[in-house]
Amino acid sequence: MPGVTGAQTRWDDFVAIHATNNDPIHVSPILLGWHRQFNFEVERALREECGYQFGIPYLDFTRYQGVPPEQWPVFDGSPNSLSGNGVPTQDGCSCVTEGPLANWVIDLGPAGENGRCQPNPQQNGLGLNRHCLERRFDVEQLQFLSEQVVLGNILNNNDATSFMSAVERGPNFMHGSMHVFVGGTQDFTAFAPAEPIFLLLHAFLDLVYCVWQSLDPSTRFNDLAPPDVYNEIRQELQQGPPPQVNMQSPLPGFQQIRVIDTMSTTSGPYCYVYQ
Ligand SMILES: [Cu+2]
Repeated sequence: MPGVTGAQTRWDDFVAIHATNNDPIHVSPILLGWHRQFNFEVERALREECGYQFGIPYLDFTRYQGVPPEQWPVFDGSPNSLSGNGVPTQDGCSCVTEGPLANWVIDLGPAGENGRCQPNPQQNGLGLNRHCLERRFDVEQLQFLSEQVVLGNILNNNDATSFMSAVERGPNFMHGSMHVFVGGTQDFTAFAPAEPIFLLLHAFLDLVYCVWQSLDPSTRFNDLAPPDVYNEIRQELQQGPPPQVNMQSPLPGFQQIRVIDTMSTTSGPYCYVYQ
């Protein structure tokens, strides 16, 4: 990707498109639509360029309540898993050292002086910084991803303003809880797509969004939280004002796609449903 000196691979291009658009796509009305488009593009590349014949799976957090994550099929370290937890070391890293992703190398990130085990030579995280995949499971977060909480978010939020706010702010905010639960590479938003679990987390969020929309499609395919809803939480996070986007705005990083194109999984560029 032009301007991203550390990007080495096709995969890195996807990491870079997320990192370079970090501000407008998080704590923003377009969080859900943008990540829907992102997963779609990665899946298309996997299918068209790599011969992958499936969809991107979602990690159903509601299914494994009370079961230690190391026993979940996705994290049990077996050949069909995505490896498990990281192993803490004295230098403050928590690298994944076993299973299929044991040798996964991350080129980009992290951004800023955030106490990570291996800081990037560039403040913005876009320089080459080959380092391990880190995870640090925080099982406390799983209480915010229980069936009861997830169903509550679907059933108790009757417009986009309240649903999208519930996704991105506390106390039961699904988006943050998923990332903080996995921890490590997932803990730092801008470069979180550097490991594959990112896709499974966002597929789950997309599934939840899809179900919520399906309960009132004529309204919810056309409903977006107004940007100013995010003023307060952005101030708390010491971020600038939210992007002033509407349905006709181009999607950052995907200029040929408009926000309205991302509203339904069965129209615009998409044609998929969840099972
Ligand atoms: Cu993101």
